[in-house]
Amino acid sequence: MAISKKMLWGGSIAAHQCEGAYKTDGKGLGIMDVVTAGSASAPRIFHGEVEEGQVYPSHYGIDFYHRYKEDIALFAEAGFTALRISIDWARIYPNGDDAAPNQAGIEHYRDVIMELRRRDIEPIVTLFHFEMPLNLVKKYGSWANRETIQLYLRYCETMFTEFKDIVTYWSTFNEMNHLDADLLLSDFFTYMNTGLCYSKVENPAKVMAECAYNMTLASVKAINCGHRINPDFQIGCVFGITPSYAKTCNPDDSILAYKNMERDWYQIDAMCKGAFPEYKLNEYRKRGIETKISEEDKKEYADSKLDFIGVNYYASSVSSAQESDDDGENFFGASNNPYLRQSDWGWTIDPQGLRYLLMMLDRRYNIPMIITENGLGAFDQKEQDGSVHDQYRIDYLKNHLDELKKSINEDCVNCFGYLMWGPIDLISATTGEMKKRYGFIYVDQDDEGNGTLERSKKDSFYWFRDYTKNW
Ligand code: BGP
Repeated sequence: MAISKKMLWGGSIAAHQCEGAYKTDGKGLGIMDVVTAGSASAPRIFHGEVEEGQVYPSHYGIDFYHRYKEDIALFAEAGFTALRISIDWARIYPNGDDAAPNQAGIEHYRDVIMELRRRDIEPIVTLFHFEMPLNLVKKYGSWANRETIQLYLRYCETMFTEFKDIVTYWSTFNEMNHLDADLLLSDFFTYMNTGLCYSKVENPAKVMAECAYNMTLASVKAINCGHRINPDFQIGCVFGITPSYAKTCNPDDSILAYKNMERDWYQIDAMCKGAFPEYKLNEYRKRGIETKISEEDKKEYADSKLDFIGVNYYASSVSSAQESDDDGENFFGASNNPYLRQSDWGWTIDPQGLRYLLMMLDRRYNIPMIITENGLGAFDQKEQDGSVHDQYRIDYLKNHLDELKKSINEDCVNCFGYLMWGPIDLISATTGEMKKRYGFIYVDQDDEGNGTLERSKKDSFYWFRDYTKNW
């Protein structure tokens, strides 16, 4: 089956942020099940295990595990033709290395997928969205160990085989590009992908480079494995990219901006260009990190065919080679852009940045793309009658979609869909808060997990339905 010719419209959610039911039906503990709630000013804390008296938002999510039918009905009403979900690896292989998969976990996801199909919503399935069995970190040392690649492949093979006839679109990973030898934004960025904190491992640059390399190889092998099981599968990988502008016309700023972006390309290069890029291997070598690539692995890279790039876009950033910068730093550790506003959580709002990024990706890779995440985390006020007047969210989405339209119509970019992040309010990944809301659908729950969980439609719900109908 070829990539959809009709634009897909919908949203993206992730298991650990919405399902809850963290022990139900045989699920094992995942790395996000031991991360506490935090806030914009108080970082989330990673415990190696579940500690008494702490709040762990993944344990309750928004109870999507039990309410998925009601929620999918609302997505259909909002005009969705696609929904990106993730499968929690620890529901399928609770310890990651179990002898056989957990049948109850498989059946749960089959039910969710069939419910989407019944509503004419195309399922787009992410196989790893920061959901990894905790046992793989403790027993194997996570992605730094190549055995983890084999265990991931076995999990992927189980999913590809089980859902061969009901899923077409897959993504091997979500945002593994946040992992790199020198990308020290915060421990959280390395933890989400590996269960390991940058500041707490010995020789972090080496460990993170190995993890990033092994995940890249795992993705390539999973793409090849999936295509063998069903050649009609469309298998992509999702990257979270923050394009960077040079602060001034000082060439130092341009070189820094290029370097800051390059770390987002190398894994895509490895999946589309037939080999793991030599420039990255050289960078590793300069750090004293030797990467062993067997003949068999070389063949995997040579055979790899990434069917699409999933683009998560929230913000742009600015690169400044100057040591001190009067404009201050934003959430991503880069300088602020004085021409642009920021969200309440300090994320720069830049609709044109989406067009800039899509053009770069299209010219560099020339393969189909889909916007897999985009949206505004904001405080919402629910009125007495249940309504939420979220004009700020409508403005954000409309401005981005207007730029997307220009990308497609004027820049001839090949983009086959738009999935906004968090169509229903869910737990924030970076802060663990509930009050950082993205949804078209309001969920009655606070940061401690108290509330009725009742769902109600915001103004943006109706706006999205009408806007996409008239696109
Ligand atoms: C992306 C993640 C999502 C999601 C989103 C918004 O990077 O893939 O899981 O959470 O960011 O971030 P947050 O929830 O922290 O606002």
